[in-house]
Amino acid sequence: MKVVVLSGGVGGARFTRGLLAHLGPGHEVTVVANTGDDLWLHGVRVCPDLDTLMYTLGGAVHEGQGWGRADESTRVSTDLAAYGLGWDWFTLGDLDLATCLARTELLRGGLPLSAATDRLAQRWDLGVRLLPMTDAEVETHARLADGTLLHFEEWWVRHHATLPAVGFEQVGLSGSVAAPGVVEALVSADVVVLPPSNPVVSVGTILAVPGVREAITSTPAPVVGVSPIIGGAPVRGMADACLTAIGVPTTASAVARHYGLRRTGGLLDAWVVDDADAASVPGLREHGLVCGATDTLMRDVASTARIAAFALDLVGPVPSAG
Ligand code: FO1
Repeated sequence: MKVVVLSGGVGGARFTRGLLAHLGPGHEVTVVANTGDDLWLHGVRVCPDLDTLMYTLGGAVHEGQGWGRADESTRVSTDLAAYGLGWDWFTLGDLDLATCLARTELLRGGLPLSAATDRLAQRWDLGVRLLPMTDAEVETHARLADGTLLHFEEWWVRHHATLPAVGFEQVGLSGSVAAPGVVEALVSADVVVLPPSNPVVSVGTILAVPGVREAITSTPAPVVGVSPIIGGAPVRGMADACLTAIGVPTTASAVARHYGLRRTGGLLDAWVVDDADAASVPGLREHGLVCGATDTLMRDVASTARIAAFALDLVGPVPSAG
């Protein structure tokens, strides 16, 4: 079975890990990663969501944080701070720095981000094909109430999304195209999954890349999403601040309506909500959405595998292995 997942960082990476545990060998999983969080720091290219996916699926992630490397140290960033360089609110660990140095060396050698990502991924035996959403440098900025733009990472990490934002702007998006393999994977998929990533700045950013949304609305593959909102709140992170910024209520059904239903020009054929939001299922079904409720807390790989199985079951039997 060919599955394509559109993923941000922590939530999407954990979901994909469970999806792989559920599918077992013999399937083809492609992950299209958000690169809008990316930034230049100390002369290296930092790709938070690509690296969270690579570390999580490669078994090297700092499990407690959900991002960054296990057994990390911060000798370099501490010494850089002694030179007054870097930000006290954003720590690039030593092992993480190695990844970013490797990436930067490959980019400087002329490789596009997709090829550099392929090259880095070879070390980790990820079990998926990991694609950036585009090879272009696209960076998400939060548009604050006073009109200024702030890089997403500063808004998110330094200010914990507490500065009221009135929208998000992907700088560099207009000239971008989907990375090689993204559209092809989507149009030839057996299933497309929107995991419980941030629907605005992660999945939303991927969907904003020219050609991606069209590939999803035109693919014959069923599209199933998993709500990142449980009982009116995000499980982690600040997706509520992002939804509020674009005027979408922080509820499981509002996010489904935000993605839209395929039958009315949107993306979704099916939507998974948590048991806490089971009351919203009949209303969503009335709009023609296949909808189901289950325990969607990704406590560990086994529980996440069960959520992935539930989501795939909603869209019915699809071609078996291979
Ligand atoms: N998140 C934090 O909350 N604090 C940090 O200091 C931090 C550093 C960092 C360095 C590299 C990297 O790839 C990610 C890092 N993150 C940090 C996580 C990052 O903000 C998130 O993974 C995503 O950008 C949001 O999903």
